[in-house]
Amino acid sequence: MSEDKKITLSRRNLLGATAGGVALAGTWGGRAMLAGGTVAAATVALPTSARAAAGAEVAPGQLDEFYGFWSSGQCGEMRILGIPSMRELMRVPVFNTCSATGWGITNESKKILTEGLLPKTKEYLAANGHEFPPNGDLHHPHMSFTEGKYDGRYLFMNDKANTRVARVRCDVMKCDKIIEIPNAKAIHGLRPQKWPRTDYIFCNGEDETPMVNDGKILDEPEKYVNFYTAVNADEMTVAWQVMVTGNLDNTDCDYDGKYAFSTSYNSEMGMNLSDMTESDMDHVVVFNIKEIEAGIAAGDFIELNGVKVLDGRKGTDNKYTRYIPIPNNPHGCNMAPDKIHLCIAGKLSPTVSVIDVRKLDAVFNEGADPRSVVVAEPELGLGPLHTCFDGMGDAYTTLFLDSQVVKWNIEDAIKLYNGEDVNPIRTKADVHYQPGHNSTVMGETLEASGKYYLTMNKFSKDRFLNVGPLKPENEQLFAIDGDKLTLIHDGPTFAEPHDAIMVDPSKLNPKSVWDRNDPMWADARAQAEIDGVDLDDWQEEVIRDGNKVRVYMSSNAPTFALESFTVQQGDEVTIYVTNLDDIDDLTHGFTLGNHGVAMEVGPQATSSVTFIAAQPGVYWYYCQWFCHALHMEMRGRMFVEPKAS
Ligand code: K7E
Ligand code: CUA
Ligand code: CA
Repeated sequence: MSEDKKITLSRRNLLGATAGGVALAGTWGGRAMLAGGTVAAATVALPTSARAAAGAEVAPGQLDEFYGFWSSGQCGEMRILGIPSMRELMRVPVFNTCSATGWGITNESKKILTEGLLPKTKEYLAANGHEFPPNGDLHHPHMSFTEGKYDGRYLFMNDKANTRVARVRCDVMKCDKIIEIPNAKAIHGLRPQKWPRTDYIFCNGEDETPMVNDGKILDEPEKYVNFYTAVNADEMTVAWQVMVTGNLDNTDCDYDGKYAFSTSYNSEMGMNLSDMTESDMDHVVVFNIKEIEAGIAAGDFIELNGVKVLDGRKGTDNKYTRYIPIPNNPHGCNMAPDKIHLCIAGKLSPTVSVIDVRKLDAVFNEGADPRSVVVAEPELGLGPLHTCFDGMGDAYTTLFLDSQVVKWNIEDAIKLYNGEDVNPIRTKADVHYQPGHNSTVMGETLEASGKYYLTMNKFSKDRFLNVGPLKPENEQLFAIDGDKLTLIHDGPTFAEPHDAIMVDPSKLNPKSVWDRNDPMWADARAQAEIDGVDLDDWQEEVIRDGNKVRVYMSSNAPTFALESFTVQQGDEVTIYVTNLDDIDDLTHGFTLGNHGVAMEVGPQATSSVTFIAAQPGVYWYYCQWFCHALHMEMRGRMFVEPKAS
């Protein structure tokens, strides 16, 4: 590749480095300018807006202060937003398929989408014409930790719909692993271990089924169980599972590496609404990680579908679990960054139950009262769902039924519980409408900050122009100033973000250009070596191997190395496109007409796709990423010769 293609200075860097002057800085100075604190004010165009008044104005061309990593619920993707502008910066396909990037079309993505599926699942899917689940329901994206702080390596997330867990690499913001969890059904709550580092991803199974779900047991709920899963985060394999009583909803873990926790709204093991809400008390399951590891080492498990499963069911009264009674169909499970207080949102109970994790050792002793770990249970309002923290002793809990957020003080809630006459509630703010999850900046880490408060509301109702019977959800961002919450963003979002984290940019440093030796296309590289093709240099090779044809073409704006190639009807064709451009923001694509073939090829990346050339004729391929003034001309022809009869 020619040296002149190796331009590494981005437009932003270039201007930042050369401008210096006030005129350019006003438009392009971005974060450097904000850090200075003085120039920023000059760029605030509308000082009368709430956003500007809160110091949260992000002018055109300015960078945001924080990353937001967003779930998208039943859309199945992860989204990246800028905070506080709430601009959507990127969509990262994970459990969905993506027309733009070719996720679910390229060989690289198909491998990730299929390799972690269980054999039985592949059979269900094949019977329905699928290679991998065509949908997903992504609720909980969370970053890997080292010693209680985000470490910028990975993001992990669940798929409730198809019982999967995925990992996104933070260096390129692409998914690199997806596994289906055996035995469990419907992975819902998910959290990475916080301490000493993320060795495990803790995953809740929400749906109860027979332990061996092979059709021999059907409508006998008394024989159903549920599974708590620890995934090995480095290997993306299942480390162990614990069988539990009741279902599992949300999960979190402590800052000591000792305990993990799950809420259950169905301790009753009910199979319908009235049974699931029958009891006033459900529970939180406490998992004793060290004892579980010791149990595995001692062989105290059964092996089920290749997984080591320990018995932590209620009544076994063993050392692996404890069941703490909690009112009433609890939902959110959030560990405070004070390292002490776990907050369980009561949902049908107007309370949040506060557990002091320092008291958990004692509760594992024989005969201990499991409720002795509850140190506060303030009544906060109707329908508490999730809690987040500002790192200064205050908590924010969403109130679904009240359509409010309540800010409250943990220490005052403890005093109230101990009989003192104090009101823990600091303030309430209306949100629009029916909030579910909420977040503060870095709020689930030891670096929690009370700068912004995000609420993810399940209903937008009348808040936007009517778009038909399906309405968007509504997300609201508030600036926090003491006990004052100022609304600075109110905007629709498509189905249906559940959870989000807000992360300081110092925690990660994504690449702008791929490394040529990235493992993402290791299979393509191995095949190219067999075919004697140098994948790092100009390529215009067509290799026939029986009825398999492998086409290697590099791309350099605005051309593909091959302006045409010829195959025969019925051939299985694999196209490898390598983008030799080495410049920021110079993505090419490859779309083949009428074949359902499209893929993103990022700078210095290789992507590949395989299809059958089923019909003779001339088929144009084109670059679908606008890359150059002559992008339209970046195209070529595939000739498919009729099968000789
Ligand atoms: Cu985390 Cu929506 Cu899956 Cu609560 S869940 S809202
Ligand atoms: Cu290359 Cu458009
Ligand atoms: Ca219940």
